[in-house]
Amino acid sequence: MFEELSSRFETIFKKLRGHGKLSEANVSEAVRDVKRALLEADVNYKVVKKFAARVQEKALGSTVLDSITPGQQFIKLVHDELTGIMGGASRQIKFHTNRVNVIVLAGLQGSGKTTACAKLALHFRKQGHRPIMAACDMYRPAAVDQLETLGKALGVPVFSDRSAKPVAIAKAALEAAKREDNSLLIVDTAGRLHVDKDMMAELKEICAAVKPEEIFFVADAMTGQDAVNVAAEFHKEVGFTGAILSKMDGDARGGAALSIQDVTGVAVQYIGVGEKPDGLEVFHPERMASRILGMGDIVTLVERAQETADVESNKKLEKKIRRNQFTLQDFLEQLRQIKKMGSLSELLAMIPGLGGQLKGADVDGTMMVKIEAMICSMTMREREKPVIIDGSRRKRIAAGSGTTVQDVNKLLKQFDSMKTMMKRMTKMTGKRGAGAAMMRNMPQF
Ligand SMILES: Nc1nc2c(ncn2[C@@H]2O[C@H](COP(=O)(O)OP(=O)(O)OP(=O)(O)O)[C@@H](O)[C@H]2O)c(=O)[nH]1
Ligand SMILES: [Mg+2]
Repeated sequence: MFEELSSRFETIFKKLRGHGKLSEANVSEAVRDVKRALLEADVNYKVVKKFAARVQEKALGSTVLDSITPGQQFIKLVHDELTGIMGGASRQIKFHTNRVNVIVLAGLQGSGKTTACAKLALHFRKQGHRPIMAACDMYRPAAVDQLETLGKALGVPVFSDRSAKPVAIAKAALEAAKREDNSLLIVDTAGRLHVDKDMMAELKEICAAVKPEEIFFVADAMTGQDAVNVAAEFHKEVGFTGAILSKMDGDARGGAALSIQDVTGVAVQYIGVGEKPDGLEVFHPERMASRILGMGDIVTLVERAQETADVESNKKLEKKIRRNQFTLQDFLEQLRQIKKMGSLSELLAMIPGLGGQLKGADVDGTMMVKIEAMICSMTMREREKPVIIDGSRRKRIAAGSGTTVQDVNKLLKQFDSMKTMMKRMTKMTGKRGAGAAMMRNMPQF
């Protein structure tokens, strides 16, 4: 996400840092470059124009030009303005505790509504809600099945009635939610090819019937400015409270994410970053600006680690590390835990300073896959006691994992030095958790 834009910014900033002191001409040139980069990322031209004018005006003020680090000040300025056009601070959704809260999802065909239903159900369940989903898309025959399948996989109830009309289903679903003591009803609606009158009328009726706390407009980020135009049209008619931008994991240039708030006045609330129900992120304008500008996003990284961490197995692991019993099998399990957090290249990009450097490096494709394949080609005994892996075993492991004996040697050697380092760390600090903390900081393997 935003790779292209990020690398453009990197070039612009590098050029700026090259000047010891900034002149007005340097600033104007940088602003022009920023403008071009944003337009190429498919950001709405009116938004770009306003953005550039603001940056230019502020950059020519004394805080940037007279500062000892004008380059840094300029970056900070761009960061703040980027955060601003994406909506500033992120909004916490406030739900009522004494009644069923309702979210209605709407958007064009194929934008990702049904998937977003499941994603939100999972997201809010993690926060202690008891969600139920309502299948109100009666236009596509398989739509109800799709939602039911998703619900079954997640263990989230789905209310459906194949013989009723959407408005009646939404009403009945709300009654069912009250009866079953659900705290949150998420309503999936039908998509249309265009924003048409029928769609609007039906949506308005559904909203009138269930009085939602939130109406989210789901837009496909890949469609760029089209998504923004549809959002604006939709907002005029029905009024939404937030947008969900799906498919941000694809090669969307980011224009939609950077324009929706400014064009419609309503902020992006969530982004879809994968097809699966766990592919949802809360949209934080400030963190996103940091990511775009290559400053990393440690906060999101830590949150993801906490979400996926398995406390019990971490405790066990710490004990093993302290006793110097850490095996290749443990290592494999750790790798898999990291993988659960997302793709490695995406995770590394969130580490400040690393994003740009690793661009183009195929960390997921080669390193992770190779290591996993090698360990999987070992017997359990070999994983527990790597010292027994002699020459002929190494050959067998290499052949079994499609790697070379050199790769196996490298893995074993690095594992060995990692163990030594862990031992030293635990001795040094004597504290619980030192080893596990190290494990979490170890993507350089
Ligand atoms: N990569 C990726 N794919 C997504 C994301 N969200 C949805 N999809 C995919 O996009 C396609 C359409 O998603 P749906 O959730 O069925 O879209 P919809 O808006 O309900 O579609 P209709 O009901 O036909 O209007 C599916 O193949 C999803 O797997 C996302 O965030 N990332
Ligand atoms: Mg659907």
